[in-house]
Amino acid sequence: MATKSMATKTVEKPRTKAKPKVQRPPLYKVILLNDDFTPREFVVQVLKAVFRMNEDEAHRVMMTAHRRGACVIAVFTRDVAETKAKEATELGKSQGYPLFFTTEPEE
Ligand code: TYC
Repeated sequence: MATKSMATKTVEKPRTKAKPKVQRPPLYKVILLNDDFTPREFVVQVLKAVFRMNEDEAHRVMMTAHRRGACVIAVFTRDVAETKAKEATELGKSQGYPLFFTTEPEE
């Protein structure tokens, strides 16, 4: 049986650049809100536990929220942002504090 010779084989190259098939998921900010009751040290502990911050980072974020009313902590996919905000808010609630974390889509 004859096989097709190399000379007659055609290899077509796409004329246009292929579009990437993946898109980055939209990101959501987790925001810490200030309140008058939650102890500063407790806020620092929650930031370290839920957002894996070190003492310095957690202290800086806590003080920014304390002075300015709110502070963006980090951005995550929607699910992760909502879960972390809920977890952190629940930690405060479990100790009777009004500590609150919210989420908002990144522009
Ligand atoms: N304002 C609180 C206090 O003076 C401390 C605090 C800081 C609470 C940041 C919440 O997001 C917060 N005890």
